[in-house]
Amino acid sequence: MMERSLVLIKPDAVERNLVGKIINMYEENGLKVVKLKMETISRSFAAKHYKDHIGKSFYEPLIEFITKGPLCAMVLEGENAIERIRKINGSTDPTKAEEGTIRKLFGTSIRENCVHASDSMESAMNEIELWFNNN
Ligand code: FUP
Repeated sequence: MMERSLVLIKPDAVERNLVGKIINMYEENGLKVVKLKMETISRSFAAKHYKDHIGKSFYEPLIEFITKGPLCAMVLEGENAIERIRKINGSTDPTKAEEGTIRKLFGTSIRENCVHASDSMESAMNEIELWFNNN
């Protein structure tokens, strides 16, 4: 099925000049960039994006990290895009991610893991609405 997913290239990856390499990995896999922007997000916006993690032990440092500098937000489109992108990204923890994945190649910790991607059709819908249709 044709799907769209919300992808973030997080501040750690932007800081290290990895935007081009990461987008290239998606494009090489046949995914199409259909929306794209750069932004330094506020704490209140970050809280909306990470609402499912409120109250967890890693929440506060996660919000600090995701708001610390510019990130790149995009919508990628393709057949089965949601699952394909999560495969390309790799496991949340870079030390457990498969060889060749973005997080294995570039991630430095479970928090500073370079990328985010929607994990279901429902979260993709909600996240695309939040990031691209709210103003
Ligand atoms: P993922 O879907 O792979 O991005 O992972 P989660 O939704 O489980 O977690 C979202 C973000 O929370 C991760 F990208 C990084 C952060 N996190 C931590 O900092 N520590 C943890 O133990 C788990 C997640």
